[in-house]
Amino acid sequence: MRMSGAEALVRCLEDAGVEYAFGISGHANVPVLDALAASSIRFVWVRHEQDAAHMADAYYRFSHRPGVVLTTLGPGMANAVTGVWEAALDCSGMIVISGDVQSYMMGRGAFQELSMHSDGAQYEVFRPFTKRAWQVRDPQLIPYIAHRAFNLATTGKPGPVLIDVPVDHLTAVREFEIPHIAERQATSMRVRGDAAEIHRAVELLMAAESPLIHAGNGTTLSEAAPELASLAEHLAIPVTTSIAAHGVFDTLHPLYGGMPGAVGTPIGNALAREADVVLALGTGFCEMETSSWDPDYSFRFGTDARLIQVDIDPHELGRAYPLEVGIFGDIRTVLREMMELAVAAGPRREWSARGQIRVLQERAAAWNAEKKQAAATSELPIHMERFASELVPLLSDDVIVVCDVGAFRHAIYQYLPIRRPQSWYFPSGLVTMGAGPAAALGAKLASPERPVICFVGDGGFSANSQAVATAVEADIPVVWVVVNNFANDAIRAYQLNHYDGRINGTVFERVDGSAYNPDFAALAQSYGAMALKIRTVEEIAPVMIEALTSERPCVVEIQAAPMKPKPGGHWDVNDLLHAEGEFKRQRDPTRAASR
Ligand SMILES: Cc1ncc(C[n+]2csc(CCOP(=O)(O)OP(=O)(O)O)c2C)c(N)n1
Ligand SMILES: [Mg+2]
Repeated sequence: MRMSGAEALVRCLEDAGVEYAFGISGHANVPVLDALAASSIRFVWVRHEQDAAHMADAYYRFSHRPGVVLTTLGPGMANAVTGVWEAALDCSGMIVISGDVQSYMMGRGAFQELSMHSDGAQYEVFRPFTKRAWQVRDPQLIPYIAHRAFNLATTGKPGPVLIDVPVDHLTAVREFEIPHIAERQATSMRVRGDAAEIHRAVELLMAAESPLIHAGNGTTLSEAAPELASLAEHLAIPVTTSIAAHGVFDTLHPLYGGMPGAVGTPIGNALAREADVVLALGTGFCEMETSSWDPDYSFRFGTDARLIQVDIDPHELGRAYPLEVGIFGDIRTVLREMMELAVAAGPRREWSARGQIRVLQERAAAWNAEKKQAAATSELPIHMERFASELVPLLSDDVIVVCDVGAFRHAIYQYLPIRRPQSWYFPSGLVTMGAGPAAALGAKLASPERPVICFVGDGGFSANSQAVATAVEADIPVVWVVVNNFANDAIRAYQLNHYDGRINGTVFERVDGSAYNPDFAALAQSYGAMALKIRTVEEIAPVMIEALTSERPCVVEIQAAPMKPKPGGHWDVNDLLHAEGEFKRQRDPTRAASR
């Protein structure tokens, strides 16, 4: 059929079942916008390309269907970098489409082109954080690149891909055949693990004294939550998760052990430290999750503990720690086979018969009591522990919690129960402050029937508040809670802890030292959203009920005290900063005294 390159591209997107494309216009993508207007795909324009990528990323996390981002060349692509990079590190399938310079002008100094090292090079900027970056060389190739792009973005470890199309290839009119994308994709990617190794893994787990299952994001991506729960319950094994995988195991389950690592919980770290056999599922064992790989705080592989690692990405196997058993395969499939072997080996184990679980439950009770005590304060500004605990009874089990980066997040993940998989968003790969406001919109579009609440700091909201405009324009009802503490509290804590309280660049104030922030509620109102404020403990419940039942985009600003999170693990950057602070204290003893 005769059509333009842009029309062919959009036909491919439709064929792949795409519902939304997120982005911003530019001269180089106008043909795509026009083709989208005539398609079944809704184009959601945003106010900053970073938002488009965070929306597409979250859309993937909650639907497991790839999000589509449309940018223009140059500044459009550059603005999208942070969001696409975040999606890459958190394994979200994504198709990024960008218009580019006319193919016949590349290298001649065309408008918005990048040709410092090679001609037409801007698509190469995306190389390090995409699974593949294509620059279309001929319009006829568009459909063939499109089906490969979907294949690559959604299989193995999912991630973003880029299709960069010179504008003349978008406008070119040709005879196109649109391949049916479903016919070009594997009918199953459920790779089975090696049977003998799975057998060995189950034997090791059953013989262990203190076994642990540590579930990472790959478990969520594989949609293996039911299989994870069945195996843990049958063998009576506690489960910890990475922060990305939060919720893949019900956080109110008696076998739930929290999170290990620097931003983890004391229980999670104790379980990791004491485990003799760990079944690790789809996790990268990154620095934050492992207390900088320090065996004194978290996992003790190579000395006291043995590791069984399962991953669909061979690159992850053995990357962080030496392996006892390394299984390349799909997590859900491997867990099902493990379960068959475990059931054949014996009946469901009594949880209470296992000392490790009795200890876990004692520790959980103590930890919950400690949290309750921390939340008992009515001090103003409001403590986030109190706020979060007041919120618990107001949230339904199907709520989606979007959590931005900042000190407040400790209160969010420690207090709010997450009871179902795909109910939690945290930008855990790149840890982008300001990802949350737009991610909440992608979450809502992926799951329109579920309530979505986003927690974001005053730093994060200031970085990307324009997502509220998009929510109003596109009628996407989410609630943002802006935690206003007039600071980048998470970073100020390092200055307080290691630099004798010398604060520089981490609090928001005018030159006269008075606290400053925009009036976030007025800002939200000017965007056309509903705006509410919380100043007292008594206001928490009524205001949050009003926000959650409003069915409108709603910003709730809460003035909050700085967090004093109890470190659950260890991060060696603290040692570095502390040593430097100590050196300066010794060199200048008046420094410590002046605090
Ligand atoms: C884009 C980006 N810039 C800087 C950082 C470093 N950073 C991590 S946490 C944080 C503070 C966040 O401040 P805020 O949103 O106000 O939350 P708070 O810590 O005050 O609760 C910063 C600046 C980051 N993660 N991302
Ligand atoms: Mg702050």
